Amino acid sequence: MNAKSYVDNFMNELVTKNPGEPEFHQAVREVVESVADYILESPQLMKMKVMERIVEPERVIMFRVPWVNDAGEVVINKGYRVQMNSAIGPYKGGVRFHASVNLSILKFLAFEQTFKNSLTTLPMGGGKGGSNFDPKGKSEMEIMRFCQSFITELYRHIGPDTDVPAGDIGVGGREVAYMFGQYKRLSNEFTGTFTGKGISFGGSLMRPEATGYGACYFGEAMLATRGDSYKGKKVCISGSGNVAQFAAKKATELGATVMTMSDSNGYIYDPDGISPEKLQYIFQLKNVLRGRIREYANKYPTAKYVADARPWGEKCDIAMPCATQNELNGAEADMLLKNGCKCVVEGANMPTTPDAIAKFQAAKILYSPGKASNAGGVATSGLEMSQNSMRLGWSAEEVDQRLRGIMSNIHSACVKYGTEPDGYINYVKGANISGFMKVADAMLAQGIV
Ligand code: NDP
Ligand code: 2IT
Repeated sequence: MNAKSYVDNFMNELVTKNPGEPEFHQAVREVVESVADYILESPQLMKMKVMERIVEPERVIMFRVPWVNDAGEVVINKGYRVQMNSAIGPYKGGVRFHASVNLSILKFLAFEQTFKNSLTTLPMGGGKGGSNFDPKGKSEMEIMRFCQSFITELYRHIGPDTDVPAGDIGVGGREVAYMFGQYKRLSNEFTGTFTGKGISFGGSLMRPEATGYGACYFGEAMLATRGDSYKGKKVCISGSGNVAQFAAKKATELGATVMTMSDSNGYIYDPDGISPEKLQYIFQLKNVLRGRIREYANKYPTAKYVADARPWGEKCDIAMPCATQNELNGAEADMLLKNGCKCVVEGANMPTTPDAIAKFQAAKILYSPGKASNAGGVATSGLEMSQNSMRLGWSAEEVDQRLRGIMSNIHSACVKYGTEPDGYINYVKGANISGFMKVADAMLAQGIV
């Protein structure tokens, strides 16, 4: 069997078994394409059906989340936790609160998480959870009551050595704190069951910064392979949440100028660049006032706001998609390439569509998949788990040093397994093969489980 027919057969079966899950199919196809040759060369992997087992979640928990809104009405949301793979450690991954959340999206995220967590070299399996609850416009008390109801069911399925949730879209420090509080109350134990906690109750310094900073450290390593850096570059960032904010901060510190940020309603473009002072305003706007990015253009009138659009038509050297999945398509990839973009660093999970990835790779520009370049967030969650187990807290400098080391090692692994005969580094292949090998090895050793 050649690689193409292996992939075709595998995907046909997967789609038949998991109908109506397009995001999950997309994430699996990318990995299977990368590792097909490796699997075909290993009779053990074939015989023990390791890939067939990896795509089947070990457990999926789906539950009702009933709560009462400020108007006194009963509201019912869906709750999920996908416990994908525990071959190399307890399930680990974020919780997403967004109206679009469904099983396909959480299975794709949990699947990606399994390989990402393996890449960090820390002992963490893969998981992801969430709800179709939309936090936008909800009061503080509504958010708290929702988080409490979500955990009232989920608490029996998680634990410091079982499954350790964290943040993702719509879930930041505030929501993690409410979930942790309810978990602690129900379990009657103070443990490190969540990461992304507040510093006063076991959180790690640098966890809020880690995903965005880590993406920039990874981008620096990519650019260094071509004797280049962030210095003097124009950067287009999408999103204006946790990942986007700290990617913007670090890119600026590294000497780049950030031109754009966005949210689901549109983007802002600042011809003078988003200075540290302006970025401070965005932190305030998004994290405290919980406002919309369009307000930036009211405060700084030289900037433009473009409604219902994404920033990829603007000229830049480096693009950092940091909002959500499939937010950069083939037509937008063409625009970026035409405008001279040389490097795409994913902060979000699966933000680039497969046809856009193919275009970047055909043009031989630097392109890294999220599971490599956004792994700094979960890696620092792993460091938070270590600190909790030791009942110690490291300094920001110490955590940052470890984060830099982990991102550098992930980059080296991508180079090792992804360099093609002509010298082009295929980061997709490198990340997928390297992430897969460790999980597959552990699964083979542990038997048919
Ligand atoms: P936040 O909720 O803090 O921010 C999300 C941002 O993306 C907001 O600006 C939001 O805009 C925008 N966004 C969300 N959904 C959509 C959509 N459907 N279309 C357009 N814009 C959208 O989340 P994070 O910053 O934590 O997460 C961003 C990405 O990074 C996600 O893909 C997440 O999975 C990934 N990630 C996060 C990590 C973390 O540690 N937090 C770690 C690794 C990856 P709006 O306000 O309008 O919703
Ligand atoms: O996608 C991700 O890696 C995250 N949302 C972070 C997960 C975590 O456990 O810190």
